[in-house]
Amino acid sequence: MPHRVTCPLDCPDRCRLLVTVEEGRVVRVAGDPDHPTTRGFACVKTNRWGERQHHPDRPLYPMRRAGPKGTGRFERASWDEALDEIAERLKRVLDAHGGQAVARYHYAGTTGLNEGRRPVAFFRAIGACELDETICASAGGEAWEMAYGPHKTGTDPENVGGAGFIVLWGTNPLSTNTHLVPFLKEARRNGAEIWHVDPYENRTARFADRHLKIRPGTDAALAYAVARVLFEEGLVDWGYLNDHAEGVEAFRAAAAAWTPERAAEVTGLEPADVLELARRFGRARPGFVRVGYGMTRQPGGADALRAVILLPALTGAWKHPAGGALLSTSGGFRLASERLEGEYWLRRASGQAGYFRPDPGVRTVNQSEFASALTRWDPPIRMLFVFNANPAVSTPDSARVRAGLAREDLFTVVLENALSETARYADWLLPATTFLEHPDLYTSYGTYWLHWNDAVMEPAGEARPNTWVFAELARRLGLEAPELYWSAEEAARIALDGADHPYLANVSFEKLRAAGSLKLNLPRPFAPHAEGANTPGGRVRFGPPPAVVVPETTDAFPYLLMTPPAHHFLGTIYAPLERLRAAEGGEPEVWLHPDDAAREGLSSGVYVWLESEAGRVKRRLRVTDRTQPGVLVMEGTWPADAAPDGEPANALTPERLTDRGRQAVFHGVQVRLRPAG
Ligand SMILES: Nc1nc2c(c(=O)[nH]1)N[C@H]1C(S)=C(S)[C@@H](COP(=O)(O)OP(=O)(O)OC[C@H]3O[C@@H](n4cnc5c(=O)[nH]c(N)nc54)[C@H](O)[C@@H]3O)O[C@H]1N2
Ligand SMILES: Nc1nc2c(c(=O)[nH]1)N[C@H]1C(S)=C(S)[C@@H](COP(=O)(O)OP(=O)(O)OC[C@H]3O[C@@H](n4cnc5c(=O)[nH]c(N)nc54)[C@H](O)[C@@H]3O)O[C@H]1N2
Ligand SMILES: [Mo]
Repeated sequence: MPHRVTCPLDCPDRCRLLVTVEEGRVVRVAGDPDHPTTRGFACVKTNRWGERQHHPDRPLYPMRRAGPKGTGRFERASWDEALDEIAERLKRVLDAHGGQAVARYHYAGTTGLNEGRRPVAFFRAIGACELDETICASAGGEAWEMAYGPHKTGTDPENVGGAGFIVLWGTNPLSTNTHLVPFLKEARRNGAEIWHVDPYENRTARFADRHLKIRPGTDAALAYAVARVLFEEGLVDWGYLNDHAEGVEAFRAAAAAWTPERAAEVTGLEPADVLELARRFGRARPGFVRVGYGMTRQPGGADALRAVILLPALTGAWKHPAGGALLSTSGGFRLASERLEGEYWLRRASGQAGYFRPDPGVRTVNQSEFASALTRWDPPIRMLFVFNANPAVSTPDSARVRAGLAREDLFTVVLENALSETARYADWLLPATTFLEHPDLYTSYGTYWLHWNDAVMEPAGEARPNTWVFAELARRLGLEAPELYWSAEEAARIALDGADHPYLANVSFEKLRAAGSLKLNLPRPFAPHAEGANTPGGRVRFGPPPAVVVPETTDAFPYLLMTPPAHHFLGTIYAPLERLRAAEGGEPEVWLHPDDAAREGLSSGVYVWLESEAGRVKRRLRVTDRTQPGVLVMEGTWPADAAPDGEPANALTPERLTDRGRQAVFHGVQVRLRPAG
């Protein structure tokens, strides 16, 4: 009998899987045919989870560094040795330098409440640096909040089959959100056209009825031109705006400057396409926009996204359950998790016995400026814990990140279930369980389903959950706060049974455990912004009018580089699997448009150096009109060892931040190109 479990990886789909285990090995992974959003298929990546689970490089025992940092040479130790030594070191650092010398870096390697979020409480209890989680969704989050208030809730993807016209804007769901596709196809069967707005031709562009190959970072100009047409042609729902919006007049005035012709010049599109997009969206009953975080990874990305997500408010599309916009469903999950993440430690005036040192000037590490936190902070970070993340590859200015991780005066502890690049820099590498080996509670950012997994396998080797490690350290430090020691089940009970939001009414822990997966108790029909927003005044905010900030190139750096996700990878989680690397072409490539290739005298297959203000990488070139003139594309955050020069793509990404949200600008990097002999 296969086990029914939920995939907790960093993806909007949050699939329900059927996992067959025989003699301690995963022999088959499939999508649950009975789950309404998984619909019987798992993605090309997680189908291969068995290979990832049993990968020969997976760390199975606590390991102490036994070679220079970065080389990945370790010697096996016992858990007691590891925990005693780490706790001793931590005490010494806290005594000598205080909590502000200790930092955490973690993200969504697993999205569980226990393994993902609860370790934060430990760090707050010792007064460590805070972490500004900006690596992915903070620009989009701030944009959404400005327009619609806190607690992001968009259109339920399960309703999208009823949309009359769909725009997939700055997102590539055929690779990054594949379980949306059945609903898109349903809408298409019902007569909806699907358009895609994206700077390059990816799988979604081929799936769409029309691909608008927009210049990177120019979406606000397109959105304003669409808005102008909507106003001019009477396609605006004034009833909705009068009752449920504010700031519309200033937005209208800003939009008036954007004729389709002017927008076409900036975006590189045809004026007729701009006009047709506006008319189709304005006349659709209803229009729906799936927006992705992709377009926010630009210098003006937050305001670009904000301009786009205001369009369904202009047309009143929100009044229909199939209309509106979807960035994330995460705000629907109103768990009682403050205590679990130790938020109160930040507000406490005095510490408890143990190592809590309240510090009014708590320093915050911005994930997107991790390189500087490691190499420029004074006083420096002396002790670092990394879990659920691989920042040596995935954060900007990765060469500098690696230089920071190589510092002899930095003591690094990494909790991992793979031998990641970051793990290779650890002073202590602690073997972590996988989602099949630990229980956890999962929310989602692309569906309204809530999940519980029991562990279905014994941990491999001596692997342990993150929460176990931090509880053991807390014990050794003499910390007393009970939440540091709660079991996964106790924590889930508090998060669910202590919540009082109507979406969680009737969702008890017992019920969730029995069902495995439960849909939130959403109002029916669910049209989250049919009557305004979660803003203080209850109105959708059009102001201040979004700014149009277009990424620029210079004579020194004449190209814009984008590095969007690869179809067969998920961040760096699947990078260890040769088969998936092979499916991506075996090594990372850079794509160049034929017009540029002719001018540069370059052809497919040659190697080139790409250089930015941050660094340089060597890549194999492919000439293809899937990109556009002036724009280079490298798909996937490949592991460094797959590249001819051993440098990850983020060696090129500078520590530039977005207009709002302090987020990295991954898809708007200025670069130049030269042949590599
Ligand atoms: N297969 C696979 N799936 C994944 C991931 C993965 O690595 N691989 N990663 C997961 C994670 S962590 C996340 S956050 C999501 C991300 O998924 P998305 O929200 O879809 O965001 P991105 O993939 O960053 O970018 C999506 C698209 O935005 C386009 N884009 C870039 N700049 C612009 C612009 O200025 N304007 C417009 N209109 N488009 C632009 C890119 O070309 C890309 O095709 O996917 C998740 N799913
Ligand atoms: N150039 C460029 N860079 C990017 C992006 C881009 O589009 N372009 N995308 C950005 C985005 S959207 C994101 S979200 C980040 C993702 O970047 P990171 O947050 O660094 O995530 P991953 O690289 O996927 O690494 C997750 C790690 O968690 C580990 N892990 C998984 N499950 C568990 C567990 O249960 N316990 C423990 N201890 N570890 C576990 C995995 O083995 C893996 O090494 O990358 C960002 N970087
Ligand atoms: Mo992400």
